Amino acid sequence: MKKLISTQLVKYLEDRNVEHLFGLCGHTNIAVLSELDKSSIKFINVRHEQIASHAADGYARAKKETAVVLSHLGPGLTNAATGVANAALDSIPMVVIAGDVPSHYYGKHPHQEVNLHADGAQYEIYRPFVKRAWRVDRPDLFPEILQKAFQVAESGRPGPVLVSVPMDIFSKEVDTSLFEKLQHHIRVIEKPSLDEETAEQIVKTLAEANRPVIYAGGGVVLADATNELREFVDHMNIPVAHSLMGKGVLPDDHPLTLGMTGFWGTKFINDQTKNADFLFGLGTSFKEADSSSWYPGVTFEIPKTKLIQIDIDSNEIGRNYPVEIGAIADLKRALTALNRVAKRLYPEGIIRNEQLKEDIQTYRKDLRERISDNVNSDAFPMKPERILADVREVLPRDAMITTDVGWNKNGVGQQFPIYTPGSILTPGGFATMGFGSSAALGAKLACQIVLLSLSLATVASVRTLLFWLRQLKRTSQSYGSS
Ligand SMILES: Cc1ncc(C[n+]2csc(CCOP(=O)(O)OP(=O)(O)O)c2C)c(N)n1
Repeated sequence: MKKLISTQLVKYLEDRNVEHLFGLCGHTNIAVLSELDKSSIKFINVRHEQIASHAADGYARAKKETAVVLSHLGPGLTNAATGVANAALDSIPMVVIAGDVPSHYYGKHPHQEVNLHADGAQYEIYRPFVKRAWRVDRPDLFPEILQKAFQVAESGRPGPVLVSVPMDIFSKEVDTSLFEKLQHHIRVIEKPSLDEETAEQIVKTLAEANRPVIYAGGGVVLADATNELREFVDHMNIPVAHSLMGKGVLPDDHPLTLGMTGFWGTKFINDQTKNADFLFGLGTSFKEADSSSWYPGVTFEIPKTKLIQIDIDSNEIGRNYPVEIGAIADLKRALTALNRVAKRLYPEGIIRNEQLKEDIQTYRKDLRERISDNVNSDAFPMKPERILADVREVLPRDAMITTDVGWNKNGVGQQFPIYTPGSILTPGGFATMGFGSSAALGAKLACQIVLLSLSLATVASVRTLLFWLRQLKRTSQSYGSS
């Protein structure tokens, strides 16, 4: 039996439990939109495709699932590019499906085509930042390409992919068996763990080290490994510094959280990483800002400090600093293995760093005092420190925060406590202004779904109502006369 590609595409997405598509209409994707009209999948229509790709990015981060963007050709696809590149540099899984010029018009330079160097070449624009860009040249190839698109976006180090589809192909019929065949293929591929021997080597090295520091990046959050990290930290008693993307990897009020390093970090934190004898880098790229432009002796003093590094992407191991022990692994699995080994080798845990815990408390108090003039200032325009402090005070511990770019991002990294792992979404790699508000739209959609599906709506709303009533009362007391 034959059916339209557009019909079967929407069914495929439904079967993958895709609930939202982000995008904007155009004549090249109208066949898909027409099918979506009959589907439970909601099309989140925006006014500019950059909003679609940022919202999809926020959605993927908050929901921990691959987001799907549906774009028009040419200007639609180039408008979306900034958000897709932003997602790429932060390793966010995303499938971008774009309409393209009709394949029977190749060579004629049809309406809105990118064709200065080749016909139907819009997918080439995305090549530098997607994991893979396909142009679908035959209808029967589409099902397999679609499946590969999700697989590539989600496996290894996640990231966006592009499937560029000449509009006539959406309206071609192919045999349903081509899509049915895909149902037999797995949806999730097992990820690499850490072998026992390497895990032992790492645990022993860290147990015997004098000043070990864990340096956690966004990879730990992406791998959903924050609980495993916390278990490891508590058992081994090792302090944790983090990159901007690693913000919130361990709650900011945990006794061993140091904070963010780099030129937006603070001297206390940079001194801890600089003076470590062993640094354990987890899911981090040692980016320029986090590493103070790699100037020796500012944030890091490697190779005097020995580096142990685990990442899912082999490209990251030793990129900027030489590595003493390196391993390619999924962080959740690696930390599970490390916890198992640590509990076997040191069942009582490692007792140390009591003085450091006191120093961390003193540092936090000093920092609050240092910024207190601005936090308490009534100046207009408001001092950024006051905005951050007031917002933190009224938000619940698990509130989802998105930042844009500028001091707001760096200030949040430095002095806005995050208590729930994964609740801070920030554009780390591309540092794209425009991310914050659009990503918040996507995150809101993602979180609503989580609330409803857990049936916590009633409990949550009563708690939230009480919370806000208390806040309202406090706010009207303190600002009542101003
Ligand atoms: C798309 C884009 N354009 C330009 C920049 C460069 N840039 C970085 S921060 C900044 C200013 C941000 O100011 P504002 O939005 O007021 O934030 P604040 O620093 O006050 O928090 C600019 C222009 C950027 N990061 N992204």
